[in-house]
Amino acid sequence: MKSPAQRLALAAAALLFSLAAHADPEVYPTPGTPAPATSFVAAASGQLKAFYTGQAGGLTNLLGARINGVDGAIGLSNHGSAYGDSFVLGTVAAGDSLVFFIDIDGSGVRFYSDPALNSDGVNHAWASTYAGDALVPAGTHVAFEDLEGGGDLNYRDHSFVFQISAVPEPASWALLLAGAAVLARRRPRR
Ligand SMILES: [Ca+2]
Repeated sequence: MKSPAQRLALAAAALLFSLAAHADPEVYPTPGTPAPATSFVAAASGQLKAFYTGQAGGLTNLLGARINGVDGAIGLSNHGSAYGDSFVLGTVAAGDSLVFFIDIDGSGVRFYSDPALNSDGVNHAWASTYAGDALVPAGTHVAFEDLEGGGDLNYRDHSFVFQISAVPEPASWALLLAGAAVLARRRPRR
């Protein structure tokens, strides 16, 4: 058994660790000026996942990805998500073209990271490199501007980090399941 003092020390250490473990991605350095547009290509094959990193402007937006020209599922609301929440945007193959978008307030308007797809022709997304923390993996951070015409161009209305993680092959699944079965059998009975 741990003493109350030991418990307190452990709790304090855990709190300090959790504070240090949360590192917000950088914010757009030159608000008011359009950011350079970025085009994205899948660097690997697997599940394309977005991790919410914050920023909630006045509008409620959902996030999605256009993979090889086809818009995928939308989710990860900027008003209903907590830092680190994740959402699967789709499955990709290495070399696929990726364009991220936000779906504005259920209006049917979408602003894409490719300005050529936007009704206002403005670039709505700024990308930067993110080192990762305990809740969000290292990867590319993408921050959106959600106002028609660019508005304040601060790119602080919806942001996330994306990651592509390998989906286990059927053979690996079989191995994993076999391993789990062995462990289950080894478990002593009460
Ligand atoms: Ca804004």
